Amino acid sequence: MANTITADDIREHFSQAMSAMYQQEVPQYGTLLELVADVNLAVLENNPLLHEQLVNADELARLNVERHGAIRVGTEQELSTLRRMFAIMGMYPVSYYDLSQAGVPVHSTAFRPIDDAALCRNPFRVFTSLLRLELIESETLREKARQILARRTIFTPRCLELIDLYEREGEFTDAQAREFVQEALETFRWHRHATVDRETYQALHREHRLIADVVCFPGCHINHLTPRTLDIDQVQALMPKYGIEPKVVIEGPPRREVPILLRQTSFKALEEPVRFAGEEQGTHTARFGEIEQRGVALTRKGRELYDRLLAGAGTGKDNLTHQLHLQEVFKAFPDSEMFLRRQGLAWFRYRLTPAGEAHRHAFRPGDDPQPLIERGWVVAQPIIYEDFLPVSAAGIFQSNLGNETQGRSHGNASREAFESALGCPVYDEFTLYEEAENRSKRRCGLL
Ligand code: OOG
Ligand code: NI
Repeated sequence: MANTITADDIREHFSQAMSAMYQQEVPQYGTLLELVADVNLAVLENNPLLHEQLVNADELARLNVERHGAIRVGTEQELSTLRRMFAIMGMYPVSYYDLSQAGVPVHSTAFRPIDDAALCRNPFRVFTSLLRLELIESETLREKARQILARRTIFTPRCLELIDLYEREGEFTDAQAREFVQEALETFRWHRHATVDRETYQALHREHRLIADVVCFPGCHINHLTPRTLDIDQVQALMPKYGIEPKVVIEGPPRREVPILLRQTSFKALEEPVRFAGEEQGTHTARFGEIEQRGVALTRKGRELYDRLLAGAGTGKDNLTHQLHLQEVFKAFPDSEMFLRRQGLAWFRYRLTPAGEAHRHAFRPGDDPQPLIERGWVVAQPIIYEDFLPVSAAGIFQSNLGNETQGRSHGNASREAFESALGCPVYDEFTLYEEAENRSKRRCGLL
């Protein structure tokens, strides 16, 4: 059929539509986008080498379209329908995150593209959390929440029809894709009308603010949308000048020569007017802003080192103290591409240079790339981390929840329950990065 449209196209349209909607809903998000664009431009101007590296690694083109969002859902049915919806956009569940360790009664995955070309075109990701009702202590409240959730449908009827149609046909026409994007967007829109009365809202809110957020509204409103910056320290420092109040510390690893994994910071959730059933007025705090800086993806060995160093580091009282302390602690983490590669701590994508092409016949599967890199025949580019960090995510959740949850550790990881709700296993992030590295080695004749 001539007028079919790809999953990549649909994801691109959808992420643009989502960004436009969120800019209207939360004007501070528009301000944050401007700030991030200004900082990124300045970084690239001052750093021609980084500019060139990003161009060579096909990273520059996606920088300005790159963002992630986050949503929270209440039922298995909602989660599995989201899986079907995101599959149409070429987004698949990667990794299982247990946030209950940090006192947040959810477990999560991230829907994202998984192949090289799709990631390069538009890596839109949605961090998706499922409320764990079983962690509500009061049985009456748990039952009440369950009943409220059972009554709602967070998808429009037409959206559900279109998902069925796509699964039957295996594709959309242009017009169907456009309609699907509009219908899908409705699920993530903010609703000022709560579905419950004030008393119910408050009872759920007292149990946990997040429970009220998930249970009391007719949809699973997007709660933040996060652009990618090339210099998060600079954005954090400039936020107050733009009238935005950042959270106290930047989450994740410290600033380094070779950035690893993911660093994140956010601004506080807004207090927004809502109307409860019975027309009573009130407020609800859920939606906020966040920015991220992404670095190289780590191997299992690298990740173990990261987790160990971070666990021993604690959290400083202000960002400067925290960052200085982290820099001390992370001296134990090699900070050059060569060491990261040689010690098997991070993933790389190998490419032949023109001189390398000319000598390709001399390469054998299993050859050590290092001497070839030194000769200028092969280049190794860091593979960017596309996923999330549970400790950071918990820090982001908590910066918006006050201190009410601290020290309240619940439950055990329940990956099987999550996957059964989702309707499929989640992809393993390490396998995906390893495959990407191996594909690149094979293209060079090194595997
Ligand atoms: C999700 C918080 C986690 C991230 O970037 O780690 C997150 C939420 O608040 O729903 O978005
Ligand atoms: Ni986020």
